[in-house]
Amino acid sequence: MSRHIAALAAGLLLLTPTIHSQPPPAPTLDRVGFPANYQATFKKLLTFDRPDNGQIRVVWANPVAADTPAWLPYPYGSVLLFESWTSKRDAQNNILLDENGRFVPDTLTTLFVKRKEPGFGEAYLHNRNGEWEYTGYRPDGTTQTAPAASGNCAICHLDAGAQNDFTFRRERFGIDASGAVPLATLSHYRFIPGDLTVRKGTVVTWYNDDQVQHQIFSPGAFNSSHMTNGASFSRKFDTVGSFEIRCSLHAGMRARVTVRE
Ligand code: HEC
Ligand SMILES: [Cu+2]
Repeated sequence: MSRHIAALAAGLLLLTPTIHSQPPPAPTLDRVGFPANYQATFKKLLTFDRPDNGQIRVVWANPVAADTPAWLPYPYGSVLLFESWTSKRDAQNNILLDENGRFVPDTLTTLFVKRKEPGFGEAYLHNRNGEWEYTGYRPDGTTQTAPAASGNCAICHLDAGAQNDFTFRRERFGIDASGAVPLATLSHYRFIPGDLTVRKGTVVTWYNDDQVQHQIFSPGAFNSSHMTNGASFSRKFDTVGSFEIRCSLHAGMRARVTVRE
């Protein structure tokens, strides 16, 4: 028996891979370019709050990319830019929220940029993302993640899938969506959770995770617009009480928000 274990251990040792410190394949030249004027010339597509690390991610696109619907590949000349912000905290180090339930921006730290042009991306080899190339910049335009180190950008963005042209959360671009952190979701024709209890003054955000549209309302109180997949609706609850929540498209969808002091 112990001989078996010894043999097993030896086998495991042999199997232990050598650690390579070489970066994944990547281009060496910056063909992306820092879009210095993006705040004036690009369109803001989505502001996404990340509760795990308190960061705010703002996605911008140049006009040709901004006009591309989510089901089509991006045309050549497309540039997508992603601002990463830290957000403000309260004295207890909890993430601060504004009146709309959104994170409050503090410092702009990084601009992640990608550009699509004919023949781009070949240098990423097996990690190639179609014809995109990636570079990270600081707000002053200096390089933070050089092309030679951008192989990791490409590896991660493979997860977004070729069908999305290697771009995350496209279903939320250009629709009535927000990147507010939801307190509840609409899924499978249900409100999940069905009953919520919140403090007076809380902004509740519902996120439609369903493939079908929903339209939230509370009788006599409020109405959302039609929410497609990926859309959110936020509502501040300022009065103590119990609010019935329903969907105007599916009579069987019911939920309740209880507001306490
Ligand atoms: C750990 C995985 C990961 C790495 C590494 C990464 N990204 Fe991303 N990137 C994401 C995710 C996920 C999103 C969508 C926002 C979210 O869900 O937080 C995103 C969004 C973006 C966007 C906006 C929309 C999109 O999906 O294209 C750009 C532009 C971008 N990243 C560029 C870069 C660049 C440039 C680098 C390298 C310097 C990089 N990324 C490295 C995961 C990654
Ligand atoms: Cu519904």
